[in-house]
Amino acid sequence: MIWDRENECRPRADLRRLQNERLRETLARVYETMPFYRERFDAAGLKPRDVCSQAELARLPLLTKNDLRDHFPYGLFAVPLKEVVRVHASSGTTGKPTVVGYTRQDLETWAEVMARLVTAAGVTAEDVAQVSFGYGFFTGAFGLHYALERVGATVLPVSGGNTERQVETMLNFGSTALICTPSYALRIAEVMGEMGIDRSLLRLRWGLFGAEPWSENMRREIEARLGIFATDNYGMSEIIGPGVSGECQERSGLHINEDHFLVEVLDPDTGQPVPEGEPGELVFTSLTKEAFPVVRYRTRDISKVTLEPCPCGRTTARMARVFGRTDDMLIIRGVNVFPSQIEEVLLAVEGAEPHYQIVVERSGALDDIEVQLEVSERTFSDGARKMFTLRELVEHRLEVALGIGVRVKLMEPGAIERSQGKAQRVVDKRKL
Ligand code: DLL
Repeated sequence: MIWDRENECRPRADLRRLQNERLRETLARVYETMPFYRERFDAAGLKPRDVCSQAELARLPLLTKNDLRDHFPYGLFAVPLKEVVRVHASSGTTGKPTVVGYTRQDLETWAEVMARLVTAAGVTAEDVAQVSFGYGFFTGAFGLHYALERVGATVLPVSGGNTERQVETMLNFGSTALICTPSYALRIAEVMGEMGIDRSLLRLRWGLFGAEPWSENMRREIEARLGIFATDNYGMSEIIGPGVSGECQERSGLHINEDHFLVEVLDPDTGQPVPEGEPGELVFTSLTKEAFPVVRYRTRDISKVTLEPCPCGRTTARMARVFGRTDDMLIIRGVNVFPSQIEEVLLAVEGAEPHYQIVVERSGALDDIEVQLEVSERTFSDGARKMFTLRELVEHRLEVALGIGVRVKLMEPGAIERSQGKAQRVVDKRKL
């Protein structure tokens, strides 16, 4: 099913024209109303009318999270606060959170773009959708909530946490779609096991997961444990929240809502565009947002984008699942490693559990990592010899996949902390 055929299946030449038109409008508006952007245009010797397409857009500087923090809380709102009907904020593990606002029209846009993705993932008015993201400043729950209502699904606003209650709700209310982070889905499956509830008792069919990086092997694991069809969806508070892109049933990339968000893929070091299909950092410009427009926002997320047509019929560009964030990238003896690459290896190992953490330390001038991986009850009780063989195997596979030797520590079942939202995969002891 396609929610909005006109906008999701538009011929690419028409889409380009629409994007350029909206880009011009956005730039003219930020120039007129926001001193921050006007200064940037002036410094680049540009007027909004000089920017007629993406090529000229590249002459404007990139917008960073620090720029947003410097204007905390409302400094980059483009409309008076009385026109803002909702505020969200991203947690901001370091320093101030970033604050974003929505006009009534922005909320309308958000529900609409997210409704496309919810539909692409398989959810319809027949479904009972359990939203297990935390309701609050985080955009995940509200973003999915209004879109699910819009497609007519029956929404259960359970919010995050209290995992036993999540399982009871699935059981008692007949949830057919689960909405949360992939790591929390796994935790829910685990607690279901502890409660002695078999998945055949559930009506669950769909899993709509996002908000953190995950691997294809993680998808298989969750699908097997919960008996569902799982899709990935992506977004971030600064751009709108969830709703930027999501997978269709083909699951070969996440369709970007390009009529609202213009994407560039840049080399994170040089800021230059990479060729189509090559990995780079995603940079977005909002094309329709009123309260919080962003021009060339650096996401720090690494992915690649293809314009190849998708068999589903949508013509929008597709991005590969996000490999990770540039700030999560580990440089181990000169080799770039993303936690998701490590995850891909760990989750393919028999006898290991899908719970792990990567501890980064500094030994001398070099960074050193230790991968801590939980083993199954069975492996654990099989004794030292079995554990030794398993450790050797995991170390070997990691070396083959990453091209560097990595120390592995096997942990007893339950030793790694579980997440109810975004999992913390990397423990960086260098900063402690
Ligand atoms: O996580 C928005 C969201 C909520 C997306 C629910 C999908 C579902 P923030 O809290 O601002 O917003 O965090 C944004 O999370 O820059 C990525 O690094 C990461 N992220 C989000 N979705 C994915 C995904 C929400 N599907 C940051 N895969 C982004 C990988 C993701 N990383």
